[in-house]
Amino acid sequence: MKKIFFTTPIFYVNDSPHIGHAYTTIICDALSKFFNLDEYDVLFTTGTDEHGLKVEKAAKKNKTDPKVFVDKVSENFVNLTKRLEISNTDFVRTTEERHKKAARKFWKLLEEKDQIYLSKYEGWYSVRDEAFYQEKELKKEGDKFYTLDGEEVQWIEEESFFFRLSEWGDKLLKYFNENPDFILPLSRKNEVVSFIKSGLKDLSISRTSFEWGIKVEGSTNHIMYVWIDALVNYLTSLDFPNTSEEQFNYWKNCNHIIGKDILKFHAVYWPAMLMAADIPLPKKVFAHGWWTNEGKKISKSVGNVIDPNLMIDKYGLDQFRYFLLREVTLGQDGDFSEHSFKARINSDLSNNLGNLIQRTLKFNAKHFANKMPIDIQEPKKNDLLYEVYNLFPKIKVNMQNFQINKAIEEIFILLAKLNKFMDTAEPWNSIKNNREKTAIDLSTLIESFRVVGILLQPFIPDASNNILNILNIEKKARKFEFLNFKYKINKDHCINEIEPLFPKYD
Ligand code: ME8
Repeated sequence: MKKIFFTTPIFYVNDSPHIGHAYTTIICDALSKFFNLDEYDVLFTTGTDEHGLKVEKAAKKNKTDPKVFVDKVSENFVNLTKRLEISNTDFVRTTEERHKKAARKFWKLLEEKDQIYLSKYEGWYSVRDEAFYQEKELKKEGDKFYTLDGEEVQWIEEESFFFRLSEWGDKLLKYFNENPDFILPLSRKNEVVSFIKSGLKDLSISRTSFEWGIKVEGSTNHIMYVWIDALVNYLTSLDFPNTSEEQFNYWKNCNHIIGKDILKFHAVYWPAMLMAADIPLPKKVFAHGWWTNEGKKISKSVGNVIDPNLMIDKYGLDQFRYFLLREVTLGQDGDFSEHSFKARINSDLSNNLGNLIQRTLKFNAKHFANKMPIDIQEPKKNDLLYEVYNLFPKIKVNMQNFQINKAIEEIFILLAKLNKFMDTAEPWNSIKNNREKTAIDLSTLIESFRVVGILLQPFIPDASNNILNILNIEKKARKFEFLNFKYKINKDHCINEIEPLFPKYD
């Protein structure tokens, strides 16, 4: 079986999960489910980033021991993956022993390749971003310095180990040239290229002024910089340093899905460190865009954080997933508002999808005893069913290119055509004098619902499961290989009672 691997960032446990964390996780889940249905062997990891100053400060603020604190908050993230019905195959916590072992080994490899040296760091640091900044990347107001999005940075001076990042600029640029799809979307790749061309400095990779981190072996007072620690999580889940050849096959097809905020870490530091450690690079880094709430940056201090749990309570899981996946092109920013949320789910899910299935199956129940009326004929080029069966290859290309919203759009364009077909066929009229035609039309629609139900599984898993249950399609016949005429619903196949699929919201 072909292997593929998807990763979300591991999230900081300084605070509760919000819509942004849910977004990346849902994207990876949709991709994982899609490739799984397409007979890939899929690994999908997520997790929590539990060390560093930011988390230590949050624990102090809560007057809690850091370990007790991270255990508690990490559980909120685990619970969110459950609530979102995420299909992750692993959940990595950086406080786990297996991870500490992997991070130490990774450090050792860099050391053995003479990529680490001891010196002193003097410069600006943002605790929020857990990131070092050069002065040219900051703005000055009064005697204080801020990141471009307004976070105050602090000056730090301390002994530190450094990674020889400055040696890797040209090699990175060469790699990006030879692998033009390594960083996507292309606009993000261009950002990375100009960042590298502006000159890379060696990277400070240890801290001595606090203790909440993985101890550097052989040193009494250094802990690893939280980003080195965190990036290694992607290897932890492959049992690094004991990764088998088979596990490396996942790695070669590994796709890091991240937000655009952490592109530099994944597209510059991480590949440089992997090259330095002589470990092959993952396949891709895809940076998605940023969600705002009614045009405003989402932040706790503004008080406009969107809690995914509350959204799911109010509107349902599939509705939440659908909106996030459908509303924006992956890679672009999105704005959340309840108005656009309701408009989107009413028009697409309630009307276009739910209502069509409901009225068709109710009519079929009344006039054809809730059974498949006839055996449909193999469709010809211009038939609607021909288009139905040919949707999958198009969607597959979209998904391979991470165009999730486009893939969903294709399905809903088809649903609009099916609605039109129903309206033109007017079964409520034809049943009076042409029962045979009505039977053909209804059977065409019902078979199309089977295909649509199978195709929608990665995006709205609960509703598609419902649709396929109503159509009485066996669980083992729901993979993409069943998306053709050969597996059509046969005459007299019993259909179950239809239940309302999607409520409408005012
Ligand atoms: O950066 N819109 O963790 P983090 C879209 N621990 N996505 C958003 C978002 C928003 N408004 N807010 C957050 C870290 N995200 C590190 C990562 S990985 C080795 C270490 C998502 O908790 C998005 O995926 O700050 C972003 O990259 C991530 O959460 C940042 O999560």
